[in-house]
Amino acid sequence: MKRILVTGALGQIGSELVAALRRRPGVELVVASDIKMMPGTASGDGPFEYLDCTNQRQIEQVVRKHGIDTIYHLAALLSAVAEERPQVAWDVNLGGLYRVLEVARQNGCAIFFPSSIGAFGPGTPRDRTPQDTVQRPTTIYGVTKVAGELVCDYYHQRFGVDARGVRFPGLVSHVAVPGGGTTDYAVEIFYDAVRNRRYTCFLGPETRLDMMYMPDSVKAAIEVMEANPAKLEHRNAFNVTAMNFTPEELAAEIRKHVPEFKIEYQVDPVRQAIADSWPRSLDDSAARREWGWSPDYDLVAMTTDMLENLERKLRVDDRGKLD
Ligand code: NAD
Ligand code: AKB
Repeated sequence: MKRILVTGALGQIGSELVAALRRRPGVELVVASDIKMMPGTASGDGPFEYLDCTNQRQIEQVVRKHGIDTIYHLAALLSAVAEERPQVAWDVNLGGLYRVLEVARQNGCAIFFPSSIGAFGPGTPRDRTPQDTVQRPTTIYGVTKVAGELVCDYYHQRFGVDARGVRFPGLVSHVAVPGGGTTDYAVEIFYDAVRNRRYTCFLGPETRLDMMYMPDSVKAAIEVMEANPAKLEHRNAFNVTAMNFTPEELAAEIRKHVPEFKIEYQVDPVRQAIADSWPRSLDDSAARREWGWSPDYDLVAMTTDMLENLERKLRVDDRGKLD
């Protein structure tokens, strides 16, 4: 039976991954951890520890206290926030990963590390970006992701640490709001469509990026960790994707449900430059071949589900002032 620690558990992914792991057969314990404190309302869901991933002793104590054998290491600064504070991003994104890997090495833990489309740069082929290709990102976020992929491979080859991961595209979800990335527009647009029937987008209308709905992201994280290691040629940093759209195309899909919805553009040059340096689409055939990756949600299914869930959530939030 697995005993799992999740770092950065109160973020966009962790808010849904922890609950999914707690329901998973073969999982005995899931300890959520973060440098934010767990809201009182959620404290009954399972164990929570305050844990700063840049503090190796704290990680070690939590791993030993709970007999952890698997770490989902989600704590990080996302691309736009990282660009505002590159020194902190280096410490948290790479320093944190290194410390988690060291604790994993000393305590025999497996580790999941989420890389990103941000691990690619302007020199990478932008359409159907291959699994193995040029990686020369121009953001600090991307630099930490490429280095993170490499150090995970190193810890596997050198020390036998079972370090696995995927390269996520932009993630869309309705449980937690995104943490300061370049693809956040694809979540904000749904909130504003429900609340105001209009959205001002910080990326230009034709900015094409790969995206994924959170239930598929959670599925990818769990399935890559449960995959038969004998079938994995790559093990780490698998390209995964589910759909592909521009802000204009997403707005058109939302308009099928909210006909009066309007989108305007006020381009943020920093986030636009980041998006323009990333792939327009990924080739995820290695993940499909090696561990059977296959997403459940396309743009049509995701849009329907997001709007249904947000209509419900924002009605409750506006009444209960929980938002
Ligand atoms: P998020 O920003 O929503 O959450 C990150 C969490 O980490 C936050 O709750 C934050 O409090 C915590 N954190 C920050 N510094 C910490 C520290 N020093 N110690 C412990 N916790 C700390 O991020 P997310 O969207 O959930 O992303 C999780 C991981 O997945 C990150 O590595 C991110 O790069 C990667 N990823 C996310 C996306 C996406 O679209 N959300 C896409 C690709 C990759
Ligand atoms: C970001 O925009 O920073 C993230 C990512 C794609 O890694 N959503």
